[in-house]
Amino acid sequence: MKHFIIGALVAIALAGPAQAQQKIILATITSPTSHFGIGAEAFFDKLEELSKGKFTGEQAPAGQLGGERDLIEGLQIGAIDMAIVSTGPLGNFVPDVYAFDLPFLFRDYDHARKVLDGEIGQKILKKVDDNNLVGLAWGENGFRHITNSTHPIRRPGDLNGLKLRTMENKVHMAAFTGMGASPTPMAFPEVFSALQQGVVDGQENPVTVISASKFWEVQKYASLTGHVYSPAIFLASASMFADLNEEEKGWFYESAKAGVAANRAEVNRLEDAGVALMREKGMEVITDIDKTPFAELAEKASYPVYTKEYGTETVERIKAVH
Ligand code: EAX
Repeated sequence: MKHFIIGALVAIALAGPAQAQQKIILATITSPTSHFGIGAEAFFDKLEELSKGKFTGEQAPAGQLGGERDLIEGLQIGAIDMAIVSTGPLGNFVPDVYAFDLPFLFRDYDHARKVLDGEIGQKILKKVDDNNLVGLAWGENGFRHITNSTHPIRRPGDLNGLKLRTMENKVHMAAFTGMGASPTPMAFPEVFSALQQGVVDGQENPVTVISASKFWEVQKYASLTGHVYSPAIFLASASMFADLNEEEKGWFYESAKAGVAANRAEVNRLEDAGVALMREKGMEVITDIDKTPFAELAEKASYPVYTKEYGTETVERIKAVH
């Protein structure tokens, strides 16, 4: 990767004979130039600067090392150094995270970022650390929208019987069952071929992922439902992190902040540019959607899945953030 080659030359020049250089492998399931890839590169730049070349980085993008659940498990056993993943499967490891996956909970990006960067988000980020993982920072995937290959979706009735791929997330699956679809949980690397072969009719993802994955090649319709805000997270393996001294750990946290800033800036850019690209590539993008009927069905079906186990306090506190 661009980053590794330049980094290595700079690192050798600056590090001198004593300092051994360490290359951090960071895995994602999206392309190296996606909103996650851009976040990874910004992370590497900052880490290399702070460490004066001691640490460099290289991406393992596009699901090379598996789906997001595989990446999380790989981090837990120390097989992978770092990953940037959505919170989709993370709730299976850190149930508190399910609160962030509730449909129509976050009003907009400003609300979501305030919650994740504030006391509620930081408290849950610390809970990630109890699972052989290190949560460095909350990043961002984006507000999720529905794509499909059969017909425009404007109201919940249009979802009836639609085979829709979802993440491996019980809250999302309950929400889509409630809205009338037939949810099929599936790891992301399998999604493009499943759409191509008609195993599923549709899927749901932010504009960032739809455009990075070129879903217009296998999906005709996109409906900007914005039904779920999808956070992402910069994760490190606990075993790799344990080998760092306190100063080095600080570099990783500082670099993750720089990575998140670049990742969120790309999400902002694609909110408009991505929709234009989807239309340019031939997708029919439906924007005049009344979200209320979707929200009523999704909330009725999915909120009890969360609140019966974890209560309503966190949900009410998230809603109260302004
Ligand atoms: O993290 O699995 C998904 O739909 C995720 O949004 C995607 O992998 C980006």
